[in-house]
Amino acid sequence: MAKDRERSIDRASLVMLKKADEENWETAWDRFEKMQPQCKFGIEGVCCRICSMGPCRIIPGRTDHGICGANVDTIAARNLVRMIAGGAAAHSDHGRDVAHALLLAAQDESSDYEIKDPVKLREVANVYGIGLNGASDREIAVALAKRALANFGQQEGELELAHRAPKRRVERWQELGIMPRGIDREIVEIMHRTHMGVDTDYRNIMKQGLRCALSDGWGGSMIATELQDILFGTPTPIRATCNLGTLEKDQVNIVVHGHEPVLSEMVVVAAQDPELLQLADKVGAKGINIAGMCCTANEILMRHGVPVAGNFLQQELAMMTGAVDLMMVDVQCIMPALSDLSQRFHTKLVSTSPKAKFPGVEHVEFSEEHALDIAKQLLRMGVENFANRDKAPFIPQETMDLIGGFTAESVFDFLGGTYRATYRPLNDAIIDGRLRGAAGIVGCNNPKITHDFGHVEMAKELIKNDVLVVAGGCSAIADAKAGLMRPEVAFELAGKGLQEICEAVGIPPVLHLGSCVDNSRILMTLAHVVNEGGLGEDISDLPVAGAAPEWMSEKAVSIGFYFVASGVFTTLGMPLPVLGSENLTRLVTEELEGTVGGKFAFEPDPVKAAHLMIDHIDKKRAALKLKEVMYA
Ligand code: NFS
Ligand code: SF4
Repeated sequence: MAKDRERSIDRASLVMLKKADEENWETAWDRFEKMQPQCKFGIEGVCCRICSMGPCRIIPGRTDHGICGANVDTIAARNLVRMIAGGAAAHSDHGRDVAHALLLAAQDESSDYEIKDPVKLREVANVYGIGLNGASDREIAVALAKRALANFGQQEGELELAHRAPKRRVERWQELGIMPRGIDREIVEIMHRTHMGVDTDYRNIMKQGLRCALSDGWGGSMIATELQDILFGTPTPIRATCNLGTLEKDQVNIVVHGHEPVLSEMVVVAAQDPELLQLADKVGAKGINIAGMCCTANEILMRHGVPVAGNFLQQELAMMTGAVDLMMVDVQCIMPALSDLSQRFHTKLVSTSPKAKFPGVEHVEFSEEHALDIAKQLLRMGVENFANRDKAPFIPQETMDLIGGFTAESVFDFLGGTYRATYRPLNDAIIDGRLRGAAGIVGCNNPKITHDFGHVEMAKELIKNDVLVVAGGCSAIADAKAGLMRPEVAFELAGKGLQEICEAVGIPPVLHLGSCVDNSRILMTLAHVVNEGGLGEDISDLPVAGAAPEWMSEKAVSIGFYFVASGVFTTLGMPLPVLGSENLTRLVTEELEGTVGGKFAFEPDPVKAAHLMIDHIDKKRAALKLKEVMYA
């Protein structure tokens, strides 16, 4: 058992981990300990399994080349871009499903979904050049959904949404030959180029990696975000609570875990169903409590204020409370360990996506056509399972308040005042030095780093130095649990300049911008800030930085690369698997800055990493000849 090192800074998680130790329940932290030492070839990116002459691994001075003759740069670059392809595929396939759901909803009068944001519908349709004159919402939505779906298999041309980037940025991408074409095409091209004996030039391989990552951020992920907003409503700031204490002792607890809100949106609706509530009453429950896990949590938090049970490393812990009557999962970041674990508890684990089944786990397949009925069926299973619950579940009592639901649009509303929606006040605050700059902290948890420590300590250090923080994915949940998403925390932890901003507009110093596909909201925010004027002409001119302090997934790699390719300096709490190749390491941590304007830095200490970001922000401020930071 991993008792000898700090596993988490989150109190609820520590309480559960202690209980797990006592009961001998295994967690990811335990499996992580058993896995030590982890393979150095893998960590450094120098193992190749691409063909069956291998596997090959590079041992300097002994085997400098694979059997085919591939050198360490080729091998590490191929491995790395395959991670980008995996991440871009996951985000984009999600986007495709949303586009499909929008199409069905718009074509079918009796659909359970409706178009909730007609303003955004028109705005996004406009980006695609869809004629709006006299067309109804439904007609526009059909046209938009079809155009978005076509973006995936598109062979020629450029992704329309990528043209929302500042003009200079688009020109740079075009000059470099990395303007994304079709989303699927970029992913397939990575798989082709990294097949045995195709692309050998690590720079050329990485160029395609950048183009693929851009097709995620300014393509698949942005389609997911924008079309979800159209279909489910664009979030507005909303109060909620988070952490394992949001599980209710005397209610039916339904945990929705995964990523795609097409189902969870309906679950939220179904939880109001009088018949189900009556049934809950009959089994002795005081109601039905929906709680989210991972990015699905972020989605329904933003739109409905549904409580968040936890982030990635808390999924097993939630089940271990014995209070979860049903956990439904769809796709991505679902630990296979849940299926064995669910055998030990009364929790009914149900998979819902044809793309993600688990041996021995009940499967109730979701379809958009019968969305509400399926949601009700799932809830009913949970309610009926309440009776099987241990009478004394073990729920850590920690909860925390937060405000979630910020978007690229609501930053407008908030900072610009009610009468004139504009980024002017935000830009001015940066220009006059009240704010030093802004930072986006995103990404996962990883047992290699004390759970939530990387996110929270970095965010605290940044806000202390008058850097406004926006957060997404599991990072946002970490900050929320630590109380950083309450407006009043500004007075305790933020620098004086940021404090003044937070007080004037009533926002927390750390803004929750949603799920991981919603990191595209950060891209749009950056584009708006550039377009507002006064801070340079490109994203790479802005005093901003990005970070993924606890990253683990391929999606995070894709996100990191689309930030860097968009001109953002980005720190990672763990190195990318490139250290075995000096050339590739130099490319991603130095040379990329000369072409795309962004680059990576690897720094495990979150406070040190925050200072790398602050130094970068100061460098950009100096280049823009901005005033000194007001309260330095
Ligand atoms: Ni993002 Fe969301 Fe979390 Fe990482 Fe997984 S849930 S999509 S990949 S672990 S932040
Ligand atoms: Fe080895 Fe080359 Fe095959 Fe990779 S592609 S496994 S380096 S022979």
